[in-house]
Amino acid sequence: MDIMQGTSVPKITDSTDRAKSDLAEYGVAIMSNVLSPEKFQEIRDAVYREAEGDIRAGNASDPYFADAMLGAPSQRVWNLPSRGQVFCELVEHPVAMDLVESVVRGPLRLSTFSANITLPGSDMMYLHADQGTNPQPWGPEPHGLNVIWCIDDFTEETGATRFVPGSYRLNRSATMEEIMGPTVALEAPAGSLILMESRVWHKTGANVTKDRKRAAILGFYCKDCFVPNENWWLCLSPVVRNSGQSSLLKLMGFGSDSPLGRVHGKPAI
Ligand SMILES: O=C(O)CCC(=O)C(=O)O
Repeated sequence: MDIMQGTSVPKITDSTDRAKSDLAEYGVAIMSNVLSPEKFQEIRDAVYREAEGDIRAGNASDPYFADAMLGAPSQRVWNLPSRGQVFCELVEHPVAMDLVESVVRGPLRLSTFSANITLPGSDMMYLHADQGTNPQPWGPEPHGLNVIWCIDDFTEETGATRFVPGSYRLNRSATMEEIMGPTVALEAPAGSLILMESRVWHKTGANVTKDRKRAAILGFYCKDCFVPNENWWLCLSPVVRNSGQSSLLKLMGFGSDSPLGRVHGKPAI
């Protein structure tokens, strides 16, 4: 089966309705004009402030295993909600939540809210689907939605996220042979929002520039029955744990509308 045949990349849109129909048709959507220029700049400054802080503190030298599999890794900046109110607010951005709720049915869990910064010379990631750790067969609906805030221009050269068009329709992980197959770059200007449902096969691209970084904030939201990528119970800062929005804490598993994740049978915020 030629997965790529007859499929392509959706056009950038500023309509959430259009983004929802693109998600249904392509498994991905790209949006513009979601953030004001001022808010975008505030978020970008915060991402690079934290990335540089991690380098200074020596916390950036131990790469994420999934980035180091094929060569030089990108830099991850984990646990963004613990690093500033601007990130807590971004987790629950109304456009993001509307799109997440349109794709993922039932109670939600925030799996990660972290940055991935490709560096000049960093290599690509391995091809995967974000629900690839969940047992197969997967069932008829996606388990999650990845909300990717483009902090810098996403281009072929800077290591834009790459995907396999049509792969979400196969509703399974890629085989070892398919992992080496062709992919398409999701190019988008800084400030755009890329939405990708969790069955789409994708990877970080290689950054072949000499001097340009490509930062993205990756917010992955999934059904609450799956273990999140980031262990919020252990890593969330006490400040956010004690005074964060209850809706945010609930997304991180500190409260529950379902029978799961309770304390003495009660939701535990
Ligand atoms: O940063 C990217 O382009 C994609 C990263 C990714 O696929 C992941 O973290 O699972």
